[in-house]
Amino acid sequence: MKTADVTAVANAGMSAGLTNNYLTPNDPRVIASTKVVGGGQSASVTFPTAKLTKGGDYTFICTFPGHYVIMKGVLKFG
Ligand SMILES: [Cu+2]
Repeated sequence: MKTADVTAVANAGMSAGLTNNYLTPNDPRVIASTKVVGGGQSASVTFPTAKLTKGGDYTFICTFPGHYVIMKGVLKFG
């Protein structure tokens, strides 16, 4: 997602709950997502780069409630 959308997406995801993997279904701000995974587990995701703009400001987060504050990273495309 765009970095500017992180807080709003995370807060909306909290309301969506575990059954929705803490994401609002079909949230247009979310470029790609995985299901919730536990500690020691892994997940991968594939998405078309056409959804990105070169030099754009993107962040990936964990949407489990409260985690996005520290469980996050930057996606660079350019
Ligand atoms: Cu997390």
